[in-house]
Amino acid sequence: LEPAYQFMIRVRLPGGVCTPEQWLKLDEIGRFYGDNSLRLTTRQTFQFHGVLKWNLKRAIKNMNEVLLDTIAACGDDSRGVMSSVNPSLSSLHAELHALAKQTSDHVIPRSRAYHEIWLDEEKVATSGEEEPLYGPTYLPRKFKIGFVIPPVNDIDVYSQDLGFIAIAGADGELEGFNVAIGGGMGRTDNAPETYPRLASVIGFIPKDRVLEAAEAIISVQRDYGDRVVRAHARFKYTIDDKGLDWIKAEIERRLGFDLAPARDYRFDTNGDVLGWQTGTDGRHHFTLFIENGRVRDQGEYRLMEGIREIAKVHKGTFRVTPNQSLVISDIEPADRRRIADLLDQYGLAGANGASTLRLNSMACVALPTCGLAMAESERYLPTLITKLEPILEKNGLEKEPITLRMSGCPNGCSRPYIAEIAFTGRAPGKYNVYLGGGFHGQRLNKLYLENVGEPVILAEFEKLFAHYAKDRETGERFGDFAIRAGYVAEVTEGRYFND
Ligand code: SRM
Ligand code: SF4
Repeated sequence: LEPAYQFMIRVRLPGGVCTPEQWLKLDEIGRFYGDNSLRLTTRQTFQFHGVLKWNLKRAIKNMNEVLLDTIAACGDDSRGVMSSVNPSLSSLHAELHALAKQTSDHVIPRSRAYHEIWLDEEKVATSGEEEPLYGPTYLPRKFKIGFVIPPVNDIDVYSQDLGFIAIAGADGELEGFNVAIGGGMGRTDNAPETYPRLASVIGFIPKDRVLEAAEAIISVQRDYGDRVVRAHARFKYTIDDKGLDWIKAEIERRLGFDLAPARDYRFDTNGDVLGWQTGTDGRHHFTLFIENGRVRDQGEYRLMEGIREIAKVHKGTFRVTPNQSLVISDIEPADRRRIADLLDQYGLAGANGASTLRLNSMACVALPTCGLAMAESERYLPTLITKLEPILEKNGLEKEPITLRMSGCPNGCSRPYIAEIAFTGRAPGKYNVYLGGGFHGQRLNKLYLENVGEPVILAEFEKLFAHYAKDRETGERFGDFAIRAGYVAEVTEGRYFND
């Protein structure tokens, strides 16, 4: 008798876009083979939890019926490619999403093993299968790519191994991208040689050079990344070890041309604009807040059922946001009423009454499914926020957007090290607290308290929020205040994160 081993499945969904037909299939897989939920991830895709071993193949075949796969969603290769969802900039979004998809298709492994194992495709090769980009040994470590449209840094471009920052001309047409390299969050406690790092902008490329740039940059990491010490194998360390100038020159050598100087751009936020928006093409989009990305029916709150009913009538698309929320997108004006009625019927229109702090929060999965978790995250952050809300209200800060992220361990799957406030798990009920991240993901935060539990956290935020309310300058963000008021020092570069 075989034990009922459970697995997590992660879908490949470049740019987070899926059709209603795909949504309905994923919803079905979540209910029949998963744990009756869908998990929207911080990289804009879906995860299923609790899939029993003997259901894995059926679940993957079901996905394939709606043209979805799980190729390179994990592994030492280029992972899910992200893309801004910004619904108000319709044509830029469409172009970026197409590029994210092309890039993903271009950089996934060529091996047919996936199709042979999961889709019963006839086995055609036993050896000698060529991987033109990855070679026989793939990459030293995972590699993450994302496309962003300023001014909304929703994908947290500085956390990507390779980020493309869209630059549009005066007419709004996409001209090309500033290229940012070497971002990453993962670190290990008590290992100061590991650290989060923000990506460095190295220049500009025209839009038709994206695929070759991606290939050249990935190949530099393939050839120079550390293949001995796994905790030191990400591209960020290759860059810091070799030097940014050296890496840039090597990329240019492989490309056969020099990057142009980076163009000007500006970010305002890394959050989602919730509720209704209208695109430049006149179509409507509704961004629905989904706390920590968990789509599940809970008592009266029939979130999973509500979205399923919307998917049955919706003719546009769905977009998973990098903040684990969902856009019901591309709604024709004539269809808006119908979608709005369903949102009302299921109580989804008002973000379930969530506070500003909650709307700007994110938690990774952590317990019970993540084998690396040291503390709760997805299941605990909502409770902690409920306890922080009255402190904010007491100080008149309830409408202040403050980014707050929690991860159950130092790996940083919720991208905590760029939040204004962050918690990373140390042990059950114990967290490190970080302060001082940039509001739109432009600055790393710094350790403020180590290994503390809820009573200490609440007492500290009584003090911190009261001080912020009293002494902040006009428009000053909480992360900026934490540095100015001396709670933490500013971190200017990843390698100084642990100083
Ligand atoms: Fe992650 C590993 C969940 C985004 C850094 N991450 C894991 C695993 C697979 C645990 C494992 O290896 O056994 C987690 C599965 C938990 C579960 O039960 O589902 C997991 N990571 C997630 C997700 C689902 C978090 C979420 O709440 O949404 C995100 C799925 C992304 C996706 O759709 O592909 C997720 N992980 C991230 C991010 C954020 C990002 O990429 O934008 C990061 C930080 C960025 C980075 O990579 O530097 C991240 N995950 C890690 C790391 C640390 C990597 C490192 O460089 O040290 C690990 C551990 C590892 O790779 O060894 C990890
Ligand atoms: Fe698991 Fe740690 Fe990632 Fe959270 S941050 S999902 S606990 S690996």
